[in-house]
Amino acid sequence: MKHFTSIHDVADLKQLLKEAFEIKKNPYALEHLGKHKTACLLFFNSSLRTRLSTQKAAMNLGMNCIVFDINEEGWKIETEYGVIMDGDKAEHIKEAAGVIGRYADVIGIRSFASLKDKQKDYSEHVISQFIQYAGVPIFSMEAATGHPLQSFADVITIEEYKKKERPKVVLTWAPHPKALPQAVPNSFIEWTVAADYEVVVTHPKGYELDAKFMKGAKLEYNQQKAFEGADFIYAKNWSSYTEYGQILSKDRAWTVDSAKMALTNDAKFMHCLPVRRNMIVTDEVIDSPNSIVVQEAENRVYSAQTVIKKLLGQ
Ligand code: AN0
Ligand code: CP
Repeated sequence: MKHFTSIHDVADLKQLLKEAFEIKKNPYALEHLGKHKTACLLFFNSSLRTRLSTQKAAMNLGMNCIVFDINEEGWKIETEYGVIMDGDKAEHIKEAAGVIGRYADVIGIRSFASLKDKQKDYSEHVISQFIQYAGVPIFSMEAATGHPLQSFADVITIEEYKKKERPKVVLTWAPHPKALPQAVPNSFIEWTVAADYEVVVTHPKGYELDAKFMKGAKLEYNQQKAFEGADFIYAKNWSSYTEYGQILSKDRAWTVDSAKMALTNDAKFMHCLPVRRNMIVTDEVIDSPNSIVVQEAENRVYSAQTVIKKLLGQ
């Protein structure tokens, strides 16, 4: 694996899952692998899980790990070409990426979608420049259009909890006060389709995702109908893709509650976190024994560790 930005960097998902379960069983077996190697985790946005789980993953592999909150601690980065840099941006991404590549053996990048410029976001304007200029393996810690370490952890979790070979997995939109990226739903669909689950997506009209991420999934606008017989409910808010970055609805009729969960096949409740209680999901559902959000977050360590191991050439 050269870089890791989506499911398309994975040659064999079954094999990758097998490796993740081996790592989970014995997380320190490869602690020699990272000796004298450095991971740099570069954050353009906030994080709790990604920051801690990926650092832990690197440490489990015996690596040194530098976590860099570039907006707080670094120079402001220019990402455009040919600009006269007489504003507030002191450093160009071209030099920044090249330099960090001299200090690190692998680089993780978190750079959310701007939600302002669809074309730029969907061309992965920031992470692709790191790939171009850093000269070392790059992995996504949520970039503009995907969050593959999250989706990998989600599939690990579904594999652990599924009771049938091909569970029905429902991705439901839920309300949120702020405009959020489509990254989590985009990659969740790609990974669960690749895992060969029955994937159903439900959202209000106007929240259609980029068709290229919907391949293999069924769209059902009626949320209650979608929930019928589901084995897993995965809630997430996203802003509109078609009316790019807009909030079209904050309708709390879409909040996941016990009445809707009662329509399912005793489904497990999942969310990538952070989650807004009583917007996305009621207290009752997230506090119920069917909620596996914390177990899901734990698996972020093993998805990251498996990916970093691959990027180190193992
Ligand atoms: C981010 C998002 O929706 O992409 C990160 C989720 C892992 N969520 C928020 O900003 C609340
Ligand atoms: N799920 C996830 O990526 O969480 P953070 O934004 O806290 O890293």
